This record gives sequence, structure tokens and C-alpha cells, in this order.
Amino acid sequence: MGSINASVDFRRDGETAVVIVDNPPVNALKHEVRAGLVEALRRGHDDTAVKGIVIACAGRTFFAGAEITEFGKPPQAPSLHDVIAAIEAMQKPVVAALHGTALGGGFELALACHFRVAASGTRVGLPEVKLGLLPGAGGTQRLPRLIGPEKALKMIVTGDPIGAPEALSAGIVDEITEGDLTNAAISFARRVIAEGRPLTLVRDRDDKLIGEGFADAAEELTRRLRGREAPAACVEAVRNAIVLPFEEGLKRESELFRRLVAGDQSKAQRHIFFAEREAAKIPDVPGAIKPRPIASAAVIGAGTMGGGIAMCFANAGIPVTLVETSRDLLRKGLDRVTTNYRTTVSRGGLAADEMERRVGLINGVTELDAVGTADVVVEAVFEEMDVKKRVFADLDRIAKPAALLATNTSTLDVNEIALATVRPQDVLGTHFFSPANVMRLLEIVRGAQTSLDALATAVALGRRLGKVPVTVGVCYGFVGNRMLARRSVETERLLLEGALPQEIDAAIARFGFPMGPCGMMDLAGLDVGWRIRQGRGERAVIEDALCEAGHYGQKTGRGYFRYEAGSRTPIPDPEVEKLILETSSRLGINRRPIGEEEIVERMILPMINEGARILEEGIAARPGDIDVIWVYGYGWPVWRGGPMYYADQLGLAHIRDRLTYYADQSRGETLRPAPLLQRLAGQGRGFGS
Ligand code: 3H9
Repeated sequence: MGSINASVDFRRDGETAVVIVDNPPVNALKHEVRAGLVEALRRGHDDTAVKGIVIACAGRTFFAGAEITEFGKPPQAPSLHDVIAAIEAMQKPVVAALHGTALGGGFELALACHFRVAASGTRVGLPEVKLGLLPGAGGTQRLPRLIGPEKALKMIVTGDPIGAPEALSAGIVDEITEGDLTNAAISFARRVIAEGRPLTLVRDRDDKLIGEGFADAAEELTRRLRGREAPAACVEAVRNAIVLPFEEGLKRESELFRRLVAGDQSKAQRHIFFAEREAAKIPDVPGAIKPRPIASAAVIGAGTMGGGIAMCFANAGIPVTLVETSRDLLRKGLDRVTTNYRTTVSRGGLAADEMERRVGLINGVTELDAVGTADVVVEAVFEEMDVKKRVFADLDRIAKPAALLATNTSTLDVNEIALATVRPQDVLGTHFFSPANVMRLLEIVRGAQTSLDALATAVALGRRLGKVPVTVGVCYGFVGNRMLARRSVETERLLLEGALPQEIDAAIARFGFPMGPCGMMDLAGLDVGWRIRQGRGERAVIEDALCEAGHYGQKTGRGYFRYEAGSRTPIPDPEVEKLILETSSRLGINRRPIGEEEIVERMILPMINEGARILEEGIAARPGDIDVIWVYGYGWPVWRGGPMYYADQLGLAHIRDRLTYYADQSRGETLRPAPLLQRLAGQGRGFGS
């Protein structure tokens, strides 16, 4: 309990007033915090014995931003702007003491202080764009004045935070301390007072406001972000910092913020923010269940997937044993890992010594017995049931008791694999997405006998690896690929009925996906699905015909599209067009022009329908889990909030009617609205309400 209110404490340390905010878990700037800060600043102002003020936070971080749950509710004074105005009105030095993640409104508050002292591991940033917003508490006006518009624009449009050393060299923080942060900030304030240093506010500086290079930087940063409102607003606001007086720029920033916060895109992105965190909580796993400690890992199989997974462990500082069957395959796998790291280093994404450290954490071996000491073993061998079962039978013998045993699979029955051991309670699936070291989604497949603590361990481990873990049940394709399969079926039908690959992909790209289904298949390799279909006795007429003609996708320079050597740009291919037209004609289908609206509906609505079945079967626990899977694993535009959220915006009754219409056109019974969809639509409800 603080001396001002439950969240804010005010005390004196000699001539310095120390304001400590404690609002766990991340010190969001909720109303009580803002009110307490204004009161603390008033006391600091009125007390003539106070010569300087330090603002610090208790717990794991300095303010991580505005309280997101307050958005969309009636504003409560004092606002964050009021707090900032009170800081800037102080005639005594105000020093922000930063630690943890000083983000969004929290960082903006710090920018209004006269000085900033940071603990060594601090990260600072303006991630508002990731919530479909722009910094709305002066960040777009103060940061360009502090570090120049170009650097500021990069931080604001990407939303990515920077570390304390970079912040120091950019002039964002004035001092980094390894010792006690509050004491360091108090000493800093005393020095400022003793030296009589001038109290220049960031808002009054204009020496860095040079617009040169700004337009190019803006173009470069926003080129791939079409369809999203927030990045464009960020650019506009930072441009205003260059061309408008401070107060006017601030006013425009507030207007833009108000527009975005009330808009559909930010609402969708805030939904994803909370759904992502919710996904880490499994409804029937009590919070009291503690994850098992994980100090070491093993990955079996050094192919593309296994190598990528080993990198995930190394990136998180966890030593990992990587097992292959032969020296030659192991060497190839380790070389691939090193090459991947080198590429990151050459692009400036990783320091060379850090790369060495990470590579040093990966120990390549050819004896399976070496996994015996690992706390978690991830099997990433061929996607074949018999091979996997053999590995698990061996693991049962070798792995230490209570080791987490994970199979990396995208299709296989985890229950069957678990039964190859006498400890099915320790077995679960981890469906990493390719490239495993880059993609954030991790589907954790819960087997019928997976224990609650094994599950809690996998989720905690997933988060430690920097992934977005979502727990799913056992079924063919789990959540993501099962829904994707519906889209693939419709792609094939659209092609047969009259659409061309470039039309389908253009429609889906305009919807907001980074690439369309045909381009995606070309990237993944058409032969992969072809082999799976052959094994399952299934057919996809056009895709099979393409494979038979040697069109495997980018790897052969031809798939649904043509690719010039060394290029990933899809070029419409007249031969493919001919093949499609001939196939339609052979099947007696009268081709017709298909409009963009129909293409989008027939791609998206069947996926939503499958999502409804997945929910009803309990394969996903919540509609938000499905949304998170699609945003993080399949490029669903985050500003549309995921398929189930999007469905609620469209209205389930509308979706039911459109699906019924397409099913009636005899395009397949799988298009009939799922029972859950029917029921909710009938009740006038959505998936999330
Ligand atoms: C802003 O500042 C607007 C201003 O420009 C203008 C204003 C006028 N509010 O992520 P975690 C909750 S916009 C409310 O698991 P971590 C979160 O839901 C804001 N709640 O922890 C979770 O709750 P629960 C700009 C928040 O250690 C719990 O805290 N700032 C907020 O992995 C723990 O979160 C941002 O966008 C919030 N601002 O990561 C930063 N933040 O336990 C958003 C978190 O019930 N936050 N929660 O599930 C983050 O990026 C991460 O939470 C952080 C910690 C890196 C801080």
C-alpha cells in the first residue's frame, strides 16, 4: 500500500522525492496510477525542501504502457497527458528510473522527464503500432526531437523495442547503471542539482529535426504494410513533428490516436493481444500446477525442422543435444544451422560473438543414448508413424524419468505415438512451423493421457523459446492445417470453375494475407501434399496434374506460377492456364468468370465453418485460440483479428446463409454450416459472445 494510494508511494530521500509505482504485473498506467502520479508531483512541487524528483516502478518493469483495457471506455481524468503536463511544468529535475520494458505510454512519460537513467537490461520502445495504434501521449513528437525523425520513425513504425546500450548511444537515456537503480537515479538527480545543469525539455529541442531521408525511410518501412491504418498514421504524425510546431503536432497526434483507438483494426489487434495471453492458460490446468524445470534439451533429427528447433533452444540459452543417424547427415544439419546464423549476423540481426555462444550451445552427436540427460526431448524425424514409434520406444528406454517427450508432427496421431512408451503422460506433440527458428506459432498437441504438468511445462517452455504456444487436441491436421485443408479444397474448385491462380492470390492478398494459397503452395512445395494425398488415396486434380508435369513450386522454378532463376516473384504461367482450362473441359465444367467477392467468401467461410467444428469437438478450447493460430502461423491479417473474430464481425447468420447458398450450388456437403455455427447464428450470437 503506497502513501498516496494503493499503487503510488511518495517518500523523501534527503532533498530528493522518490515516487514509486507498484501496479503488478507490468505497471500499466491505469487511472489510479495516473491520479497518484499527479498527486505525487504536486507534493514534490509544493515541498520547498524537495529539489529533485525520481519516478521509478516496483516489480519487474517500469510502466509497460497505458492500461489497454481502458481503451474504448469513457476517459477518466487525469489523463496521461495531464501527468506528462505536470512533469513538464516542474521547475525541479525529474529523473525517470527505467528497468524491464519501458513501453508505449510508459516510455512516453519517461520522454517528458528531464533525464532518464536505466538499469542495464532495460528495453525501451513504442509498440502501439502492434495494437493498431500510434503513440498517443506525445511519443511521435518527442522521440523525433530527441533522436531525429528517421530513427524515431523506425522505432514507431516497427514497434520493436531497443536495448539500453543502443538507447544510450542514441541519446534516449542519459546513464546506464549496473547497481541499484533507484539509488543511481537519486545520485543522478543530486549531481544535476549540484552542477546546476539546465532543465531542457525534449519538446523544446529542435536541433535533430531534419527531414532529410524521411520520405525514403517512410516508404521503405510501410511498403509491405498496405491495408493497415496504424503505420500510415505513425508516418503522418512523425512528419508533423518535422513540419508543425510542437503543440499542433501533439494535437494532430491525439486526433489520430482517437480515430485509431475507435477503429475496427485496433479493436481486432487488441483482441489478438489478449487472446495470445489467454491461449497460454489452459482451462482445466490450474495455475497452481508448476511446470517442470527445463535446463537442457535434446532434438532428434537434424533436418530443416530439427535444426530449426535446436536453434530455438540455443536462442533461449538452453543447451541442446542434436542427434542424427550418421556423421554425414549431422554435419549437413549443423552446417545448415551455422549458415542460418551467419545470414542473421550478416543482416545485422545478431552479434558475431552471440552467434558463437549460440552455436556453442548445440552439441551434435550420432548416439541416441546422449539424450538420456535431457529434461525435454523433441523428436523431429520423418513424418512416418512407424519411424516415430520406433524412436519413442527407444526414448522410453533412454530418456530420464519425467523428461518431457515431444513429437514434432503436423499430421500424425499423438496418442498412437504415446502408446509406444510406458509413459504416455509425458508425451505430447509440438507442431513447430517452418522455419522453426523464425515462426512464432507453436501448436502443442495434447494427447488423451498427457498429464497436466507435462502440458504446463510445454506451454511455459514455448513461451521461454519466444513462441506463441496454443494447446490443441488430437485430430488430423490439428487446428491450423485442418482449416487450411478446407481452403485448399476450395482453391481447387475455384480453379476448375473459372478462376486463375493469379486471380485467387490477388483477391487473398487484397484481403490482407502476405501471399495467396497458390503462391503459398509454390513456396511449401506442391510435391509434399501430393505425396500425402497418394498415401491417403486422395486426389486434387489440378495440383496432381501440376506435380505430374514436374511443377513442384519454387524449388523447380514452376508451380502454380513461374519463377525466374533466383527470384521468388510469381509470374502467371500460360502453360498452367492451359492445363487448368483443359482439366475443366475434360471434366465437362463450363468455366465462368468468378468475382473477387466470391473468391474471398469461398476461401474464408469454409475455414470458419471448420473452425466451428473444431470448437465443437473441443480440439481448440476457445475461438481466440484459433485466431491466434491463424495470425501467428498462417499470415492471417492481424488487423482482421483472426478467422473466428472476423466471423463475429461479419455476423454468423450471414455466414450461415452464404455457406448454405454455396452448399446448395452442390459444391460439397462440407460447406453445410456446422451445427455450432447454426446454433449460434440462430441465437443471434457470435463465437466470442
Ligand atoms: C499505449 O501505451 C498508448 C499510449 O501511447 C497513449 C495513451 C494515451 N495494459 O505479456 P505478459 C497484461 S498502448 C493492460 O504475459 P510478459 C497482460 O494481458 C500500450 N494489461 O508478460 C497479462 O495479463 P494476464 C503500449 C497489460 O512478461 C499480464 O499483463 N504498451 C498490459 O511476457 C502479463 O503480460 C504495450 O503494448 C497493458 N499495457 O511481457 C505493451 N501489458 O496475466 C504491452 C501487459 O492476465 N505489453 N498486460 O494474462 C507487453 O508487450 C508485454 O506484456 C510485456 C511483458 C513485454 C510488458
